[in-house]
Amino acid sequence: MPNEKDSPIFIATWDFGELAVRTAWAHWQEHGDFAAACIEATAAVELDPSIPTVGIGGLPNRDGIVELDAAIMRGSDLRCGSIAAIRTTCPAIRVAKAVMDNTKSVMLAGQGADDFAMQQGFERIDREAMLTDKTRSEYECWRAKVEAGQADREKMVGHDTVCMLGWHQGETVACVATSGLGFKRAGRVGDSPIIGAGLYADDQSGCAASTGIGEELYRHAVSVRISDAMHAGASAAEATDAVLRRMIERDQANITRGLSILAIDRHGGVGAATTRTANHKFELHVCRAGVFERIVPTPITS
Ligand code: SD4
Repeated sequence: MPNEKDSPIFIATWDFGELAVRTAWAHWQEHGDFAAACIEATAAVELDPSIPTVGIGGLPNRDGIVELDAAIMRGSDLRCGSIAAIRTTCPAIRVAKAVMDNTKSVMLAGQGADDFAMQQGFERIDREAMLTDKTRSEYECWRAKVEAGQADREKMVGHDTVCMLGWHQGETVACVATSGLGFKRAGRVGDSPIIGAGLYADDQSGCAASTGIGEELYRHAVSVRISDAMHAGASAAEATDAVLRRMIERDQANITRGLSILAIDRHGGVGAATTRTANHKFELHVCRAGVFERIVPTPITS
């Protein structure tokens, strides 16, 4: 096993973050490419149909259609690729990587993103096949309640993005993928695939990402803020703590218990901060030199 200095660091969000970091570590051991390991780890979460907030089996929008967002950014040269509201292929992170590698664009959305995926030879997945029995029945139940006036159509539910950050000898990469908020308006895009908001990577600072209610996170451009704080000398732990406290201070009226941010600084320090309390606590999975750890940060509430 390589020693800690030569080894990459992988961190990933939520309970499925364990699947992500274990996949990343296994991929790294086999292929020795930490960026590819982050992509394949993100893809593994997208392809697991039992996860209701990412990829296949993610909750659909209010029309019953699954729309996926994903993005990647590479800290060595600031190259990035992003996909929003793609409907007919998965994993979206591989399509985002193709945007980064094969186009001069940064972000493709909607039908254009689906068309691009087909042109690039990605497998087409029927819309129905993006749903599982569970998500189909949850959707039907939600729709029945809305039609009966028992549920608020505007209230979006069930969200957890896979944010996967990787570091290796000072190089960084950030990947994110999500099906966004459940029962969202068709075409609604959260913060996740927005470079600077949902993710950022710059080897001169480190890499960062966010998960939670996109509408609250967008306006704080959190990932680039964390990156800037790390550039100014803060560790990942200090930067994530300071940025979340600043958000709460500035936007008290709008910040809920649903935001979490994470980072790896350029020296390989790991940090995360959350407002998440109560049930379904935010958790972060970390892999350093093949040693796996689960971290549950203490929530910041004021
Ligand atoms: C979104 N930020 O679509 C995503 C959802 C998420 O944890 O990250 N949930 O707004």
